Amino acid sequence: MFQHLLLPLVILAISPIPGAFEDSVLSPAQEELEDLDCGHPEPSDRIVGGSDARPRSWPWQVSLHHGGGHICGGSLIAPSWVLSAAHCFVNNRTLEPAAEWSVLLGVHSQDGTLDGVQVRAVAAILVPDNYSSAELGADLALLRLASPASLGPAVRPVCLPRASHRFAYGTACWATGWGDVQEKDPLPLPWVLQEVELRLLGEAACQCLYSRPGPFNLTFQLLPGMLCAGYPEGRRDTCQGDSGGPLVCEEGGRWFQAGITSFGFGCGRRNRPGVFTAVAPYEAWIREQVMGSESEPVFPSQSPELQSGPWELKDENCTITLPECGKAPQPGAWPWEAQVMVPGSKPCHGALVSESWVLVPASCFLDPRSTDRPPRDLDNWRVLLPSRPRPEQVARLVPHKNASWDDTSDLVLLQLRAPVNLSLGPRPVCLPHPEHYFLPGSRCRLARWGSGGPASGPTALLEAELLSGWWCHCLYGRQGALVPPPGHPPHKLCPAYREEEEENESSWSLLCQEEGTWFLAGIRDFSSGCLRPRAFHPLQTHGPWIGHVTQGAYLEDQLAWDWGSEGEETETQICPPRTEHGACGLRPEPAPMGLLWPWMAEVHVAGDRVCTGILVAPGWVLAATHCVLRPGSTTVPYIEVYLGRAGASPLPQGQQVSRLVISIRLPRHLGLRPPLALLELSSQIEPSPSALSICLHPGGIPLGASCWVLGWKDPQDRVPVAAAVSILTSRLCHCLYQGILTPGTLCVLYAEGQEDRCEVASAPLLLCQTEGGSWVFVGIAVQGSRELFATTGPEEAWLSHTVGEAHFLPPSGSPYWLPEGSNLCPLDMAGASGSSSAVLFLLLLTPLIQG
Ligand code: 4AZ
Repeated sequence: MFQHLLLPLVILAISPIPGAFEDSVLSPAQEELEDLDCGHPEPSDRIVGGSDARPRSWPWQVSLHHGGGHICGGSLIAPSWVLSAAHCFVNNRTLEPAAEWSVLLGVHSQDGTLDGVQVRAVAAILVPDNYSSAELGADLALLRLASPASLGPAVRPVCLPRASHRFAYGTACWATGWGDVQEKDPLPLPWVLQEVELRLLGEAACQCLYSRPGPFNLTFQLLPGMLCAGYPEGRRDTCQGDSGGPLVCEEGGRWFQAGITSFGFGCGRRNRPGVFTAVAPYEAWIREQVMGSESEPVFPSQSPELQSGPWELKDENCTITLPECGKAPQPGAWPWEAQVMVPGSKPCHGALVSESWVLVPASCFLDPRSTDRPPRDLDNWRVLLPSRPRPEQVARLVPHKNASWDDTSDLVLLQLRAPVNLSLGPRPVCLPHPEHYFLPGSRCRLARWGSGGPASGPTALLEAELLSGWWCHCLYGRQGALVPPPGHPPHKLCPAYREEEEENESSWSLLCQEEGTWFLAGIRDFSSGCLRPRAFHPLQTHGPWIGHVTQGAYLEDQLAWDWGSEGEETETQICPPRTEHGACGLRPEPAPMGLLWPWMAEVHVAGDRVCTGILVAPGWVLAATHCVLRPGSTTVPYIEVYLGRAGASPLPQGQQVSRLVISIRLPRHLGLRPPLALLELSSQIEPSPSALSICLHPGGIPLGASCWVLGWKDPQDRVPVAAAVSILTSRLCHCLYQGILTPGTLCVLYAEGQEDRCEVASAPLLLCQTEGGSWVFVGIAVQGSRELFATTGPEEAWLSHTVGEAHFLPPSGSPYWLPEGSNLCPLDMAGASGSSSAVLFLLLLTPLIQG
């Protein structure tokens, strides 16, 4: 065991450190120095998850000031020498000038007059030549004070370990500092020095924890000269501002500095212990720097019996600590479900986020019209938690500072009078860190939130799947808005429900699952109004506030981080135009499960015919009249419409929706049978990446658009195929089909080799994509033709009158079907339809609307 451990340390003592001592041979001068006291706090009295230190309990702790404030910690190792971390002083590979720094010794609280505190200028900062960044090791620095500190009860040096010193894994040591008490949460006034007990972790165990990737696929290679201290379950740790400070361990009544606070991944996170620069391997480097100065640090020898273990087995398996939050016996049985009962008010639903704190919407208690109404008498408030025999009492109410006017911050935290035992029933839900990225397709559920809605409801049924960030952002976002990339908090979260949501005004919170653990991902966004799918405000932006107030909420790392190509894809995406009623014509890329055409509907007529249709609004599909009505028939046949299907390939159920057609609407046509019919659906279809309305464009084809005929290769498998086409000018089209065209009919020319792509009987669709990226519906093939399309043009007024929610993009280009100046056709054109040589000839003569 011992051998295993010793090996890397020996290598490290010889190779990376310039001038390393091969062994510690005491010089006479050194023996004398042993008499200089080190590592002894005054015998009288004596960070993340830490507590206030007592004055004089860590007399070697110093505060390093730059620009008038505390930046880093350090330790006094001799009257004129302070040990700290290199990364405190190196910026962009350059060492900051020593003159800009000052060292404060004997500080307890950094607030107020600093009575009795010694302040020293820094004469020199020394950093190992091989230092480049904290993650690459050698993160230590020596500061030579311009004048020596005067030693006393509040200012004393710590002992330094020799290279041969072994700190046994599992030893309880102490880290101290004035750093943040949680990530991005500074130590509050009066800035009293914090202490925290940390256990030394074995090298293999630490490496194993850091080898597990986190968000952004982060892993980290522990290097020689580093050591880890903390707990697999996190919660106690060093944090920003503690850097450079000491990690000290007591041995035989003296305190030795085992490590220098260097870095870590976040602070207090599970499986992410703090990383320290090990001091012992740098004995030689330290001695070399201080050699010849009038005061030198003390390296007392370690008593031999302490040099033997317990040592970690090199091949020890590390156990990843699982989250302590977000575990539900089954979906819908939420052990964090809290109900706040306030006399005279409806019960308010919220979530337990730690053993003492419940998160609930502020709107349950605060009047939105008054900005700073004090909380009512809390004595009569009660909180019901699952499996608790009695209701809990409430000690404190902390509203979010924007709770009264910003509904994205409609939150209050309620502190319980007594913490609940989390091993006996109630459990907290996990909360996301700000950089959390809920993957598209994440499995989510809704949970009751606030005071609306039924007292007991079908929460377990409301299963939802998270839509891609791009899609959600663009459905609600402005044209040209940049989609937040992964790692940046999204503006909204959109779930697509598996069962369709009931129409009620209840408010919900959104819970999403990662590796079996539930996160409170969002709270209901009422501002989205009638837009669908319902959007949720992401809770991740509130993580720091909740963490700050509760000092113990279960902020949890991302557990699923296989972002695939979706993450990259979102980075550069910009939103296409959005209409009054939400987005239209958006095609998520990459398409979910091969669903390239979310507007394309399968129209099943009376069980025998199947043809294409197109969703023009959540409750309306446009189809060819010849498909839905038999000549001479006056009755409405039984028609079913399916969306979210990609041919015969089975898709997850949640992607498919079907509706019955309850009426067929036809525009008035004088004596003629109109080519297009509107099918009214039995209920609206909630937008999702697999079922979304197409855009319409006044005047037909938008300027600069590229156009496609979309149909099925054959009627059996119904796999959609698209063929690129050009649109012939109206004049040319009329000349080719003289006398047989009804108004609004348009001709296409297939790109070479694409002519036979679509099955004619299915009534293929003509779609164009605008330069802005939106897809626009232009027409449906007239019966029996692949080249002629009946457009919406002449029926625009009827369409927008019948379907108020149809999305017309702003006009661009000139209307296609307006008569053109000349009715003259080139000679012999009549009857030339289908003749490709004639068409090509005309192509040369007539400008095309580009396809
Ligand atoms: C820092 O930024 C820092 N949890 C220091 C220590 C740790 C993380 C960050 C360890 O200085």
